[in-house]
Amino acid sequence: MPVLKIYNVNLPLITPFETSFGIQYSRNALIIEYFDDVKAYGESVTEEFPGYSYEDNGTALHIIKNYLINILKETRDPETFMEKAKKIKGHNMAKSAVETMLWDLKAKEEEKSLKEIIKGKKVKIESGISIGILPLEKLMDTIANAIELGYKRIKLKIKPGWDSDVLKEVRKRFGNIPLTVDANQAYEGMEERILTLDKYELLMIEQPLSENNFYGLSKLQKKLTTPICLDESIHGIRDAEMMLEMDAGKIINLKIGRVGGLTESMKIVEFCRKNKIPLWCGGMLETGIGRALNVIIQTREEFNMPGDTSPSNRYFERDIIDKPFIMKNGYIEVPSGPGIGIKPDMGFIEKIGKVVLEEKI
Ligand code: OSB
Ligand code: MG
Repeated sequence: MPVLKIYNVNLPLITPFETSFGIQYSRNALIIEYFDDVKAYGESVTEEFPGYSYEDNGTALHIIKNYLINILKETRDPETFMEKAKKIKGHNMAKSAVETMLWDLKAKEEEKSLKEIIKGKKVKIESGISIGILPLEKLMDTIANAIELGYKRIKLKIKPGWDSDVLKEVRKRFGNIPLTVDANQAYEGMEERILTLDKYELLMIEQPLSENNFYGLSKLQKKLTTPICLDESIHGIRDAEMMLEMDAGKIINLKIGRVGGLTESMKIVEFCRKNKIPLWCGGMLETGIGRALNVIIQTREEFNMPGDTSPSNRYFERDIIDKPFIMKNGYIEVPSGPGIGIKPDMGFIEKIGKVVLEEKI
C-alpha cells in the first residue's frame, strides 16, 4: 500500500535574504514523498513565517493532514484532485504541494517527462537573479558578481527608504543593465514614492501595493511609464483576467504554488499567450525539488522573460537532489528524466529532515 510521507528540512541560506517583509536565514521546506513502486515528490513553497502569504508551513501541513489526504485516498489524478479540492477554500500552496507531486507521479507512470506532458520546448532556460536588501557595498559586489556569472536580468528587493538612492547608485555603477525591482507590497499609501522610480528605466516594478488592491494598482499604472508586474496579487486565472481588464499591471510573475498548482498555472500560461502578456516564473527559494518544477514550466515559450530561477549554489551549500542545478552563461539546463526529472538525495533528506507525517493512502 502506498504511503504519503512529509519531511521537514531546514537548509541554511548562504546569504540571508532580506525583503520588505523580513529576513530569511534558511529555507525551511516541507517535502512530500509518495512512496510506492514509483516514487513521486512535491515541495510546499510555504515558509515558517506567513510574511509573503497567509499560508505557512503549519497551515499547509494542517490542510494536507486533515483534508487533502482524504481526497488523495479517492483519486491520484491531479486534475480530479484539484476539482475535489475546490471545496476547501484558499490554501493554494498546500494544494499545489500535493497536486504537483501527483503530476510527477502521473508522468512517471506514463514513463514521460513532465516537460513532454506540458508540451514544453526549451532545453535550457534563462536565469535571472533576485537580490535581497544588503548593505550598499555588499549589494554592489553582489551585482558585479551576478553580471560576471552571466545572469540575464537583475532584480533588487526594495522597501520605502531603500529605493531611489540605491537605484541611482546602481545605474551610475553598472549603466544600462537589465534591471527590475520587487517591493513585496510595501508602498501602500506611498504611491508618490513609486513614481520617483519611473526615471530609472526599470523593466518593471513588481508588486508595489497590497495584493488585493487592484483598484490602486490600476490607478498607479496609469501614472507610470514603467510596467507593473504582479506577483502576490495573482492567485489564479481570475486575477490574471482582472489585471488585464483593469490595467492593474502589464506583466505576470507566475508562481506555481501561489496559484494552486500546475493545472491552474497552465491556464494562466494559455491566457498570457492569447493576450500577449509578458510572463516569467518567480521563485520562493525552493530546494531542488520545487526548483525542478519551476525549470520545467519555463520550457514553455510563453515564458518570455528571465525568471527568478538561480542555480542551487546561489542558495545552499548542499541541495537535496542528486544533481544540483547549475548555470552556464546565464542558462540552466532542463532535466530530462521521467516526471520532474530529478532524484532527491533521500540519504541526505533522512539525515537532516524529520518526518512530520506518514500515512498509508
Ligand atoms: O517576492 O519574488 C518574491 C523569495 C521568497 C518570497 C518571495 C519572493 C522571493 C524572491 C526570490 O524574490 C526568488 C528566488 O530566488 O527563489
Ligand atoms: Mg515578488
